[in-house]
Amino acid sequence: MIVLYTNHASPNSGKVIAVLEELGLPYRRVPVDIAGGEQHGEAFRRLSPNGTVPALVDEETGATLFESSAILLYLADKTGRLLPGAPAARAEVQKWLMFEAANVGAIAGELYHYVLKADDPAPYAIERCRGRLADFAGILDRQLAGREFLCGELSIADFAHHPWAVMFEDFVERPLADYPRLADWSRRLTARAAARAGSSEAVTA
Ligand SMILES: N[C@@H](CCC(=O)N[C@@H](CS)C(=O)NCC(=O)O)C(=O)O
Repeated sequence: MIVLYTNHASPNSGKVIAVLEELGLPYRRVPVDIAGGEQHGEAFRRLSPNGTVPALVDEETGATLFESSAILLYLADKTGRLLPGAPAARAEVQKWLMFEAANVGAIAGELYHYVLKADDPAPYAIERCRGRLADFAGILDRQLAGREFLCGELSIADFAHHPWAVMFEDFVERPLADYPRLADWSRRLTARAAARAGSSEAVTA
């Protein structure tokens, strides 16, 4: 059985839930109380050294993983789905996956703290993050020209980016419709029950 350590308000966990659902893999959720600081405890840090959800243990193989992108790659490899095998096509998916991990998700995570968690207002940091996220939306919008999904076929890269598109208007305070291809793509993803299962994990973050 796959065990997913998750939190109900975590977009990064939502990506993994969406992919588990899309792949039809059985899994069990273990909630982690991140508001209460459980992620910093010794027991959880053994699974997730950076103290973040999601983390995943595959009891069948012994794989113990943190970082949502690493988890998505593992699930795709385990099933042979949502990630092409040929090197060039595989690298294309990995490229957009890493763009999410290094940029979109990272900046959205920081913005969440500056807007909702900081004791002092930080206008420069907030505007910087919102500007970066708007730039990223433009990049994704251009990538979607002539493509139904980010890399042509549906892949783990789509599921990695989708939670942030769902949250874009609340986070960036601009209409997603400013990026029509991204908005259409987001609707196509949301039409899938698996992506909705993941987003419902995320929308309250
Ligand atoms: N790059 C990481 C980010 C994970 C992350 O920041 N998770 C958040 C919830 S969405 C978390 O666990 N935060 C706990 C904390 O900041 O203490 C990933 O993709 O898994």
